[in-house]
Amino acid sequence: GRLVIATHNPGKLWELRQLLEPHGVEAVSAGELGLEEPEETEQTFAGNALLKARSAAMASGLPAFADDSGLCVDALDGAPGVYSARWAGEDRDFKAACLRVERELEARGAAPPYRAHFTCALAVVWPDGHVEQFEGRVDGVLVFPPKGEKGFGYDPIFRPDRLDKTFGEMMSAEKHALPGDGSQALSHRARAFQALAKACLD
Ligand code: ITT
Repeated sequence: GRLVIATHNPGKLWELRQLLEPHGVEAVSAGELGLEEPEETEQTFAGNALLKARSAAMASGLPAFADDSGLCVDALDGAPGVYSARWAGEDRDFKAACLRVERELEARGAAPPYRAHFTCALAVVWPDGHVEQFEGRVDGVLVFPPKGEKGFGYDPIFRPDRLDKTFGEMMSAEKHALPGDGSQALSHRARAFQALAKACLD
């Protein structure tokens, strides 16, 4: 059936479409439908994902799918966390946001390895109000200076554990691969999606 992806972030939209494609789901984005972007007023990823999916489902009358995600840095007490997009400012300058992460680590006198994780909360809301929520996480370290031009957001400063390159140096297929043997995917988004696919798409 048809589904709205309640995001205005092109990087996420692209990745979510890649993940949905094999399941034969026809996905239209909130941007394409001209839906308004609700203000993210919740303090948790799950809360914001639900808020975005609810808003899109109500406005469109279609099942809606939202992703709220971000980078949590241990030495910054979990910041930027739910403020990950906001650290990039109005003009979505993630080079500046990555620099801010580095500056704040310096300001606190933190020493490498800088432990961090990405979290992704997915929410699906059906027009009848039924809700399903899933979460995925990937742990790793931050590297400065940023490396790689691929991906989006904080990808160039995040290196997942047990790999020798950042998300910014990886092809999207590598970041999102869903192993056929049922083992765990790599990225936070792919991991959350694995849980969703198991519950809703099979
Ligand atoms: P929507 O709310 O419209 O979906 P957004 O960019 O505002 O778009 P969030 O509020 O969830 O989305 O912000 C999450 C931010 O965290 C996002 O802007 C990215 O910069 C960062 N982020 C999330 N997943 C990421 C990933 O896989 N790689 C790099 N950065 C990521």
